[in-house]
Amino acid sequence: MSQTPSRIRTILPGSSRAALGATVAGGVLTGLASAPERMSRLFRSRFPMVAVTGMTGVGKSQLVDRLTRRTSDDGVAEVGSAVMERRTRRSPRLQGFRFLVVPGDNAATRLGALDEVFHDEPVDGVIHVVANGYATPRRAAGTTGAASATREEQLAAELEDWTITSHRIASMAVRRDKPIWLVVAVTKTDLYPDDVDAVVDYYSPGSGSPFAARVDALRALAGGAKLSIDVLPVSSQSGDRRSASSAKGASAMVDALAARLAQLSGHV
Ligand SMILES: Nc1nc2c(ncn2[C@@H]2O[C@H](COP(=O)(O)OP(=O)(O)O)[C@@H](O)[C@H]2O)c(=O)[nH]1
Ligand SMILES: [Mg+2]
Repeated sequence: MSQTPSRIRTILPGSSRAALGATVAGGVLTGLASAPERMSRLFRSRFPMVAVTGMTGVGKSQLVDRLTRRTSDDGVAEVGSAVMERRTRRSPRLQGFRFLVVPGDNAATRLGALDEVFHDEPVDGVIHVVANGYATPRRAAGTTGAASATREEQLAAELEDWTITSHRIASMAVRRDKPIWLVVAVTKTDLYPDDVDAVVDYYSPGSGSPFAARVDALRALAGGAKLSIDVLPVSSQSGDRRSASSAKGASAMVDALAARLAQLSGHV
């Protein structure tokens, strides 16, 4: 796990970092001119907005909990993620983020949420969460008994979800001048520790997998100069079932993801 950062795949458009950095610097000057009590609110509203997408049960809420260190005060966690969850990562100075977790399962609310983050109030970046077919199946409302789905079915569902989401990202990108970034967060790596490299490859541009084909199509549509794409392994599971060193590995991966988000947003 110690060589985690070397697994990070980055395809940089070159100019995006500088452009986003300039936006954040503008925020500092505006903020300093305001009354102190308004400053933190203003700073927060200028935190980069990040959409968190991915199918239900893939681990979006838990990953954002880790990224925000569970200090959120303005988000309401909804079981089954039927509504958009809003969380804020607060950090010194301007280095925070606002995360909008798009519901993965309810068709009507999901479409509205996708409109909101990719059209009405377009985000600065996207974390698309995938889990190598290990999304936790959820029962349909009103049914009883354990839900079940094979890994193959879950991988197919991830692909279908990514097809929809990648189209939305592409149409946002072509409408805007501003560069945007995408991080594919490959989570639940604690469930397949020996396959992480191969799995990251599966989700990476140019690898020839069905998922990668859609990533390549997105890059072609959006234009390489406008969209940077990273693929990062991560795990939100720091708990009981695993050893202390694995918990440390999970934290290191979440930290690496947070560090990359900060870079992409011009925080560093
Ligand atoms: N093993 C493992 N389980 C995870 C991980 N992240 C989330 N989960 C579990 O997967 C399930 C779905 O997670 P959740 O965050 O609610 O998914 P969401 O529907 O995408 O918001 C929950 O039972 C989590 O405990 C992870 O990194 N590893
Ligand atoms: Mg959720």
